[in-house]
Amino acid sequence: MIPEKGTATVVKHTGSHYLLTRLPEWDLFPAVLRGKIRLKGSTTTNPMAVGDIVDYTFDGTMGTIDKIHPRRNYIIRRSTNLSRESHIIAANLDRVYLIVTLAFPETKLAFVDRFLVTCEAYGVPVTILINKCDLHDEALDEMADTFEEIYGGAGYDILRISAKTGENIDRLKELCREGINLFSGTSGVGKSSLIKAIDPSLDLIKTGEISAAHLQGRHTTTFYQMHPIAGGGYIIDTPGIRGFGLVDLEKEELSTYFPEMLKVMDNCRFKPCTHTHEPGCAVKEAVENGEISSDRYYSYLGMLEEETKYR
Ligand SMILES: Nc1nc2c(ncn2[C@@H]2O[C@H](COP(=O)(O)OP(=O)(O)OP(=O)(O)O)[C@@H](O)[C@H]2O)c(=O)[nH]1
Ligand SMILES: [Mg+2]
Ligand SMILES: [Zn+2]
Repeated sequence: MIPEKGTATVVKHTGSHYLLTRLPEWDLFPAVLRGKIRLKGSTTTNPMAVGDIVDYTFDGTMGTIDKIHPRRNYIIRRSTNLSRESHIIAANLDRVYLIVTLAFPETKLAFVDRFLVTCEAYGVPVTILINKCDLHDEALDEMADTFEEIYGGAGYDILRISAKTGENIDRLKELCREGINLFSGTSGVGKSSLIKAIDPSLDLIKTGEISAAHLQGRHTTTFYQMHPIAGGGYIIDTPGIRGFGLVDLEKEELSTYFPEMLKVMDNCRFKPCTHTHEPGCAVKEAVENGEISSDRYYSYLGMLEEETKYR
C-alpha cells in the first residue's frame, strides 16, 4: 500500500508523466507534476530527472509531485555548443560509470574528457569502464594500456570488461551494490547489455537485436530509467549521448576539474593561471616532464578555446 503522502524517487519520465517509487520498497506508481512547482533559477529543459527525490500526494491511482528535494548532485549537459539549453541527465548519484569502447564504436577522447570535467564540476565520483574487451586484438589491447595510462594517471578508476563474455562483470556488480549508479556513454557502447549482464532477470528491452524501426539494426535506449539490481543497488540506463557541451563553467575554473592539474596548480607563479602563456606555470612543467598526459592537456586547451568562443 502506497501512503497518501510521502517521499519517493523518480525512476523514469516520459514527457509529462513520471514513474515514482519508494525506496527500498520499489512500489512503482505514476505521477504528474503539480503545475506551479519550478526549480529556482532553472533553465533546463526538464524540470525533474531520474533520481530526483520528491514529496508526493497519492489518490490511489495517480500521484502528484508537490515538491522536489534539493539535489545532492547531478549530471547536466548542454545539447550543443551553440545552445543555451541544458538538460539534466540524472540527480542524486552515488557514482557514474562512463562506458567507453576503443572500437566498434570508437569513443573519442575529447568526449571522455568533457564528460569527466562535468562529473568533477558537479561532484559525482566517476569510474571508466572499457567494454567489449572480447573484441580486442593486440593493437586494441595496446590502446587499452595507453588509455589506462592516461586516465589512470589522471586519478581515475578504470575497469576492462565485456558484457559478452562476462569478464569483470561480477566485480562491476559488486561495485554497483551500494546506492544509485548511472551508466552513460555514446550510443552502442553496451550500456544496456552491461546492465542485463549484471542482472539477467531484468526486463530490459532486448539489446542488440535487429530492430526494423532502427536503421542501424540495434535497439537504442530512448528513456532514462532506473533499474533495481538483484542483490543490491540501482542502475540508471540512459540513451547514448552524442555531443557533450559543457555547462556554466568559468574559464578560470576549468583546470580545477582536471584532477591531475588541480594537484600541481598551487605551484603556478601567477594566480589565477590559465596554464597557457604564463611563465612559471607548474601545469606546463608537469606536461613537459610527462607527469601530466599531453593528450589531456591538449583536451584542456581545446575546451578552454571553445568555451571562450561561445561565451
Ligand atoms: N562483442 C561485444 N559486443 C557487445 C558487448 N556489449 C554490447 N555489445 C553489442 O553492442 C551493441 C550495442 O549494445 P547496447 O547494449 O544496445 O548499447 P547501448 O550503449 O545501450 O546503446 P544505446 O542504448 O543506443 O545508447 C549490441 O549489438 C550488443 O550486443 C560486448 O561486451 N562485446
Ligand atoms: Mg541502451
Ligand atoms: Zn599554470
